[in-house]
Amino acid sequence: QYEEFSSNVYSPPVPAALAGTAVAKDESREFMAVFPDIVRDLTEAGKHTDIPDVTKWYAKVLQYNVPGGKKNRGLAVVGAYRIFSDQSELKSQDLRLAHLMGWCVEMLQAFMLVLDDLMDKAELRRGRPCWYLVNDNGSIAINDGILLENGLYVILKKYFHNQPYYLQVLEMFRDVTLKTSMGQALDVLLSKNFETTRKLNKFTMDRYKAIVKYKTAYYSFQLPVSLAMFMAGISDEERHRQAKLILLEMGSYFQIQDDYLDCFGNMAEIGKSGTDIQDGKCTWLLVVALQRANAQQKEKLEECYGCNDLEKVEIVKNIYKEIGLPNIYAAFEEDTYNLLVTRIQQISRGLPHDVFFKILDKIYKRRN
Ligand code: DMA
Ligand code: MG
Ligand code: MG
Ligand code: MG
Repeated sequence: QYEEFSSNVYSPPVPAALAGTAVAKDESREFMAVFPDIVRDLTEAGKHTDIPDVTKWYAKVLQYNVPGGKKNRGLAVVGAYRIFSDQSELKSQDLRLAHLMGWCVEMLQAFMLVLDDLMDKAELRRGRPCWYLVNDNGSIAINDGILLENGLYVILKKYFHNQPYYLQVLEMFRDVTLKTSMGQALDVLLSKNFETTRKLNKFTMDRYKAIVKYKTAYYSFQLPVSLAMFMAGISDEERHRQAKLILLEMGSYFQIQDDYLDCFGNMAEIGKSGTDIQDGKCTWLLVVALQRANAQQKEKLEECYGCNDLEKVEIVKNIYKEIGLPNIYAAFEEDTYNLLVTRIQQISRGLPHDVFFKILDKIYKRRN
């Protein structure tokens, strides 16, 4: 379905070009090798020895929820740090710190996902039942989210408290966590509003852009790269501003992909089952559909969107197909890629473009 949009003026890289290479596999393996240390530091470091039941539980929470994903965000910290710092001077100690920092981002991600799945009434995550559904965990998952979040600050303190950038990193995590939860609030408020009014008029592109910037782009894209910059001693505002600008755009693109895959992706590849239509979410698909739908299609959407009813979900999906969303998405994906390439090439002031290209190529035409 993508062919008719492929342009003949440039040839895009093989989708997710770096994901399967030997180098990427090594990087992933090295990263994974540090995870047991994180679990040990949080559960066996001679702290809270009077409550062994809890530390055992904590280890379970960490193991189930932190390491099972693509680890894009954690690996982005390490990848960016490698590029930002002088390769010839890269000591194994520095690399270890980058790995630990990467796991802190992955713990933030795990915290967000555990609660997101509860709020979204999701069933699957990373090909397994969502944590709140495991052994009837239910609302204890809320507390587990708090355990996951606060663990990252324990790790930060243990390994980074003497670093000159410690305070900047702390503030960055706090700030980005707040922004993400604000994005989640906007996301949920909007679908709640639809639930009560059954009016689609609040699902606009402007609203959509705000949601995805807050709920996804800051923590998934700006955070990992900014952390790597702080670690590499880059702290001037101008370079952070330039990086943030392009990274937030990549983050929006990433969430648009997430929305597309929620509806049209392959469950075996994405490891989760779609919930956006049932949940009445403000997604890219819905917003674009509303821009193009005729009166009859709009009426149908108003009737069938946001219902936990598989027949109605199918009706919504069929309207999406009638409108041609898969082709519109394919064209959008290519245009966005080209635009981002141009924007990266325009970055000046001593920021290596490879950092951004590496991230972009990893997500371009992703299927999971
Ligand atoms: C993603 O929203 C945002 C956060 C903060 C997890 P989402 O509910 O679309 O994510 P997913 O599709 O992974 O459940
Ligand atoms: Mg979700
Ligand atoms: Mg959500
Ligand atoms: Mg989603």
